[in-house]
Amino acid sequence: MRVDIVTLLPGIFEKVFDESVLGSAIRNGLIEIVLHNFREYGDGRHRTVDDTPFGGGPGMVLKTGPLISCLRDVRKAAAPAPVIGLTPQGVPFNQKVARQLAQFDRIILVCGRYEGFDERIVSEFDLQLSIGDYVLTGGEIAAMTIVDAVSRMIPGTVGRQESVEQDSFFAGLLDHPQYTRPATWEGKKVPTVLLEGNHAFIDDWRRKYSLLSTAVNRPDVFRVAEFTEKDRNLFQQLLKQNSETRP
Ligand code: 6GU
Repeated sequence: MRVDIVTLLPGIFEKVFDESVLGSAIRNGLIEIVLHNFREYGDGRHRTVDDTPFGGGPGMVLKTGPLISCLRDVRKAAAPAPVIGLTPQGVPFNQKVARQLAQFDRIILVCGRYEGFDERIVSEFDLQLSIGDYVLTGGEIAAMTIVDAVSRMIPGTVGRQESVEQDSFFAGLLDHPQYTRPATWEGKKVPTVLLEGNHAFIDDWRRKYSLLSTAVNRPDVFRVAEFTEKDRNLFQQLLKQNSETRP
């Protein structure tokens, strides 16, 4: 998969894309990242890419001319690809969107800065994505997030694809708690079932606390999850445990 990133800050991607799992996927040719600085298309001696908003108000707006000239050259540089604008106004990015984007041979990500894009740029996007309900100073960290999550969905990038298929959101539940040595730390003990080596009990314990964690932390995810008969029994046990220990 080829990912083109249109940005004013190409330098901040280097460390993220050179190291770890993403770095080896790039070196193995599974992913190709091409960075484009649209400052090079800016107006005049200062390569201006932004201007004050019509109608007044704070901040600066990205001008149509330079960014669109850059985008036209980027489009022409390789096979047709969806152009995705990164803005807080976008469609929420999630595991399902990551899986869908991983089906493309090429995507183009456009990072904004300042108060946003001139609306005539926005109408050139095929899709807008947001990574959450908060405002970032630019789209670059969102682009890194999206490239990381999408690349994990491409076979061969992470060790075993089965592990991806058992991911938290793929399977519909959050992960269970984990512990490592020491078994007692400052008086806090690891649940004994995890120390006793009965794997059927351990699997039940883990499933139970996956259910609990999802119900408590993400009721929105819990509501749409699919449960087995066993899950229902484990959850009943939890509720019973809780009512017995309540003062
Ligand atoms: Cl994609 N961009 C910016 N600037 N802020 C965001 C975002 C994107 N997603 C959430 N907040």
